[in-house]
Amino acid sequence: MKWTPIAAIVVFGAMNVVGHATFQDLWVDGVDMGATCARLPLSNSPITNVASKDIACNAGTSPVSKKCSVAAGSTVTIEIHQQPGDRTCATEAIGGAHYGPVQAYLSSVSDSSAADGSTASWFKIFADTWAANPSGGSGDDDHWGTKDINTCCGRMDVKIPADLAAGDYLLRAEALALHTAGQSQGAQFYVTCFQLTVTGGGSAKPAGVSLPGAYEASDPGILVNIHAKLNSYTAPGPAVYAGGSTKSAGSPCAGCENTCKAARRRLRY
Ligand SMILES: [Cu+2]
Repeated sequence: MKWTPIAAIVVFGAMNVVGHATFQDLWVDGVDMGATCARLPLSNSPITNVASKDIACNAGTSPVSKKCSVAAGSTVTIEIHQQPGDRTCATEAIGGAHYGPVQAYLSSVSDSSAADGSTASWFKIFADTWAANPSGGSGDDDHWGTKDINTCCGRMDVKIPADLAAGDYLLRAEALALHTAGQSQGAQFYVTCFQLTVTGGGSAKPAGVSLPGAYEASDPGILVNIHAKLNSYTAPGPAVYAGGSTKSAGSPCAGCENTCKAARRRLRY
């Protein structure tokens, strides 16, 4: 079943629904920064209105004081879990058959501890989207970014382009759950913005898109029935910037092979 925000308020009060999730933590070149530079979402409820300003950095979030310093060309790891502070691999990072792509964007801002993101120009630096299951079946049986992030204990590596101009950036991590996306506004976006200062690098200032603006409720990557067989899938938003990175859905975890053993459950919410 699909939880509406109203139902979640009535039933749970604190609005932390099982299965739903928030990107909470960031690693920089393998060093755990925890949530220090994260604009933590107020709940793990998804954003479902792509025309809302909440699609940028989640609902009701505020800047925090700390920025994470990241050298251009290095790797950060975004980390998502269902509940605040629960970083174990014992539970799925995002649960309840919430299948879909995982993507990340950057936007150049004058001060990442102040910018609200509303005028930001977002360029995509990472995508792990979809691949057909060679054994066949429906979209539920296929490979997805969110399956990969579950397999990898909630963590996914994202390369910071080496040619970026130094300065402050907002990093926007996005997981998109498509299990109820056969109806308009059924797709569930789980997003968190992290505050970065990028050092070194070059002079590139990649062109971006606006959020809200770049996504339409009718986009084929947003309005889609994944319970049928899929012959292709195109994630929403622009192409990944040339200096960014991709992970092919279903490929092994990078860097956390010894710890990435999430529980496998197949429930729907
Ligand atoms: Cu859900």
